[in-house]
Parts: sequence; C-alpha cells; structure tokens
Amino acid sequence: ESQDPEWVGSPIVRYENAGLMKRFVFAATRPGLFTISKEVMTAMEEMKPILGLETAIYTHGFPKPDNYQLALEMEEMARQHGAVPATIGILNGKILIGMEPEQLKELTESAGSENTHKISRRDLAYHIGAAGPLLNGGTTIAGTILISSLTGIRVIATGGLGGVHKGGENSLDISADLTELSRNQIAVVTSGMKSFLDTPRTMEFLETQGVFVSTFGNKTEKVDIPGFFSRESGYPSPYVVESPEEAARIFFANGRLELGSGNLFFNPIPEEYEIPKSEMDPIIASAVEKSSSITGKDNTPAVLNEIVKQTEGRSIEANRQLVLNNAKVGAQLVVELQRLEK
Ligand code: PSU
Ligand code: MN
Repeated sequence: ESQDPEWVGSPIVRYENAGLMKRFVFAATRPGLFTISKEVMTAMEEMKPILGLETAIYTHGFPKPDNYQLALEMEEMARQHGAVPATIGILNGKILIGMEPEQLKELTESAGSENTHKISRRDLAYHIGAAGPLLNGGTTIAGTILISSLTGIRVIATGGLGGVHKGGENSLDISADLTELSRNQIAVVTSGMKSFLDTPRTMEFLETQGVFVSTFGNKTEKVDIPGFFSRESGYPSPYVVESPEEAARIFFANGRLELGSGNLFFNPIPEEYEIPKSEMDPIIASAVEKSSSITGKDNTPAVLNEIVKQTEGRSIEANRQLVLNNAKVGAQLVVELQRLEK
C-alpha cells in the first residue's frame, strides 16, 4: 500500500486541472466537427472518468461480425470498472466520440468496404472535408490519441501498438502511433507492439521521442516488453509498473510537469490465453515474408490476416482476450487518475 504524494488534492493541483476544461470547450464549440454521444457528453459535464477506445481494430483487425460483438464488450468492460467508454471513429464524414450501438454496428459492418478507411493524423481532415461519398474510418491508436487529446480524454485502451517495421531503416515504415504518442499527453494501455515489428528499433525511436515506456509486472522480477500474443519478447522493459494506481500517479506527474508527451503502459496478455513465443516466432516470420510485397497502411492488416490463417484462428481469441483486459486496466487507470485530480 503506497500513500499519495503530498501534492495530491492541493488547491494548486485543482487550479492546474482547470486547464482540462478548456479542451472540453474545444469540442463543444466546434459544431459539426465532433459528434459526442449523450453518455460521453454527460461524463464530460460531470467530470467522470472517460476511457477512449480505438476503432481500426474493428475495421481493419477483427473479422465481421465478431468486431461488433467485441466493440460492445469493450464498452461494457470499461463501464464495469467505473469508466465511461468513448469509442472514437468516423461515420459518414463525422468524427464520433462515443457511439450508440446502431452507430457501432454501422461502422463495424462497413469494415472491408471501399469507403471505410484506416485513420491516422494525415487522413483526418480529408475524411471530414473531401467532396464525394461520405466516408467511414476506424481510427488507429495515432488517430485516437489525436482526437482524444483535442477533447480532454487522457487514457485509451487498445490492442497492439504500431511501431518500426522490420526493414524500416530502408522503407521508413514507422507507425504514426509513435510520433502521436510523443506529441500528446496521453496514457495508452496496450499489450505490446504488434508481434511482427522491429522491437529494439521501436524502443529506440520512443526513447528519442521522450515517450515513457513501462510494463505491468513485479519490480523484483525481470520483465520483458510483452510480445503481444506472447508475454515475452526477449527485450527487457525499461520500466516496470505494478498497478493501474501506480500508472495513474506516473501519468499524473507527467501532466503536472507538462512534459507534453505520452506514457505507454504495456499490459501483457493474460497467461491462460498466450501463444508461446516459440510457437509464434516461425508463424510471424512466414506471415511477414508472405506480405512483404504489400506496403504502406495495408501491410499491417495483411500480416494480421496471414497470422489468423496460420494459427487457425487462435490469434483472434488471444487478441480478443488481451484487448478486453486492456479495457479493464485502462478503466482502472483513469478512475484512479480522476481520484488524484480531485
Ligand atoms: N490491431 C489489429 N489491427 C489493426 C491495428 C491493431 O488487430 O489494424 C491497428 C492499430 O489501430 C494501430 C495500427 O494503431 O494498426 C497501426 O498501423 P500502422 O502500422 O499502419 O501505423
Ligand atoms: Mn506504417
């Protein structure tokens, strides 16, 4: 049991947090740009803990109709642990922050259609401003961080982080998730970078960009950066954090220091669902090889598809379980953060 630092709850902290209100105002004063669901709007007004959720995982990761079920389960998991879920995405040319079940259904069912895209920073303005048919989009971690940050949402839960791709030193394929993390004060709960990325280069990039990287575990043990489907990656985590409460304190300190950069909290897949590294390694190698001719934003979905095939669907269940567990931990983190800020 650790005690709160003495600055928790002081008048000066309350004064600093008044800045948060400005961001809610940003969303509220831009009519037509964001559509905030009733549930999320009420949570904003009442300063309740809000957990941001991405949607590229539904439009470009999970097969239909499981993607819709998962989206509902993610929201329910957040609610069960005291947070209001804000599922973020683009539907018919509008940025949604929080979705009604029918909207979630429409977006997830549109996965795979030619007007449903994967949305990162560079894609955002086009999808709400372009002429032509109304577009849909699943926001990546990068897109979700960006939109969350504009609207005062500080914690997001997700599955797998983008990173530096293998061979990235030549292709320059480096996920915008990393740069977005470096420029926004957001806490992201994820189970590792996607298994087929270049872990050490991704870590170097994050270090240069000043992003705090940690993994949930026991400080007295050696803890790896998790390998997504596996708990191990062979690469040590620079920091170990023991609980969502501790994560909230670190992120809170990050905010008080106005570092401007994000925090990564890796949450390893629960043991009972992991696919051991020894089993995954050859599958990943072959999936990457088979998808090597597909470049840009289509590479990630192609590799993931190949992994699903080669694990005969086990990777889907592993992914589902880890992402649900992240929604739980993300909710606990934001609940604790809100307590510290009061
Ligand atoms: N997990 C999946 N499918 C995905 C992603 C994660 O099962 O498509 C997404 C996440 O949204 C992540 C993004 O932010 O892939 C990174 O893609 P890229 O490497 O193109 O930046
Ligand atoms: Mn990329």
